[in-house]
Amino acid sequence: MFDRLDETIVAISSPPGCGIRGIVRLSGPLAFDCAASVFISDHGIDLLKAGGHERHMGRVRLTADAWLPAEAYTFRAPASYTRQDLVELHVPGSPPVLAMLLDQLLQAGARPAEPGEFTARAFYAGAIDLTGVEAVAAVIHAQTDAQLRASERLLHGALSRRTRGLREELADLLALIEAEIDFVEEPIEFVAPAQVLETVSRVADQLARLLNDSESVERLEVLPRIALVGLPNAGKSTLFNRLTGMDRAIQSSVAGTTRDVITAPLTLPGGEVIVCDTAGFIQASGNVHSGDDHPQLTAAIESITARAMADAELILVVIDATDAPARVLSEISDRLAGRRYEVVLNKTDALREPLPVIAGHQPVYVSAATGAGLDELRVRMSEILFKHAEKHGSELISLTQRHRDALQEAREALLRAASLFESSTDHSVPPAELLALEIRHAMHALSLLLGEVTTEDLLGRIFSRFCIGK
Ligand SMILES: Nc1nc2c(ncn2[C@@H]2O[C@H](COP(=O)(O)OP(=O)(O)OP(=O)(O)O)[C@@H](O)[C@H]2O)c(=O)[nH]1
Ligand SMILES: [Mg+2]
Repeated sequence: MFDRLDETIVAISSPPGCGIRGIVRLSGPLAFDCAASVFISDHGIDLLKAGGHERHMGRVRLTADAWLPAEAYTFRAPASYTRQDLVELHVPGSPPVLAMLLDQLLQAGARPAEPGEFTARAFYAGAIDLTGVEAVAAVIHAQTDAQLRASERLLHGALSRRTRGLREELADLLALIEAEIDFVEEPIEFVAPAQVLETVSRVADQLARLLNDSESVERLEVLPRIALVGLPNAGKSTLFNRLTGMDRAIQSSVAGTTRDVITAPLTLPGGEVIVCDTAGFIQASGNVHSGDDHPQLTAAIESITARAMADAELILVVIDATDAPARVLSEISDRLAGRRYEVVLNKTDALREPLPVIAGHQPVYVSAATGAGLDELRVRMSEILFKHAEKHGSELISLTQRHRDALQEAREALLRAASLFESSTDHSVPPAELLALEIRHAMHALSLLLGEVTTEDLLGRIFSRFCIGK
């Protein structure tokens, strides 16, 4: 699919839409010729003679008489991302400008790049392995800090480093076992059976650990949600804005200001979450809205709150500390039945009497207005949601299903190899051929993972996650 390496490819590689800077990227034998056909240096430098890792200021020609300021970044093979001659033209990021420039370059002899084709060239040239390719895709698709960090660890080779080391150990072992097979008649022992069992079991354990220490990309894409609920005017929106550092939610002294669910990401000590501000419980008895003129609207808003609560892993019940909090909690407790929630007593800055206590609860005392108590609230949320987070912390690597399947397949082959020792009833050494078969199977799974053995189908699936220009 990406085998036409002698063709020069071109694509817009900046994000779609308007931006300060737009980038058009060329790779291949004619990259410099194509770029030189549209680019004029301000300093009279011939782009065809430019070296690698240079930046040239100048202009690009869009039509016969329309020129725009531009910069050309030049990279000479093999010191480029694709290991080929590569030029990037940086121009003002307007979609029509980029489209016209692309058109000029196509006329000059380049062809449009397919999605992921620049990275495919890097892969074919041996610049990155397959897990690196997938990491580029994961970095492109990362939507949150947590995903980005995990993908970057993948990109920096954490997975290939660990699997490559394990495969080497298996290769060494396999060589010894094969020597046993080849020299079966000789009275030499190349490898002690105990050592075979030890290595096979240890590598299987390490594969299990790798699987445990990883976070699946799919799971990272779903962040835990925290819903803020409570009576009108409790200060939910003020708390939401203060926690997330965003002025997204309208906060006002008019009860019932928030009508819809507003969400924003929040980084806690153990990881990232999505916080949701809601309208809360507007039908609770005794509150100003119980005689609402619009019962249908009230019911609709309440059902939105209920849905936000259903999606949330943790609910923060925000209660005005100055307003009989124990009674308020008992009034709304039926709506919290069966849910994991924490009580947050807000507006402590306005309290004249001592902090109110609620029997059977350990509320977090905060003031959304001054920010008091918010650190404690963050820690409390983190403890509840990320109990296990510190265990792997920064070691997490984001793995795709393909990685997990390959690691699992290798591990199972090794477990089968280990079980050959158990099933040999008379404690005799299991046949070397069978051991070699399973070890080869495990090595093959790891090679597939690293992309040393590839199939067109596999490459197609991986590169289909890319956008054009990457
Ligand atoms: N003194 C004090 N006032 C606060 C605090 N937090 C919020 N308020 C005030 O309480 C009022 C209601 O705040 P909001 O954040 O809009 O409350 P809400 O729970 O989102 O209200 P609705 O969206 O109407 O349900 C506003 O006048 C805020 O300024 C606080 O910690 N201390
Ligand atoms: Mg609000």
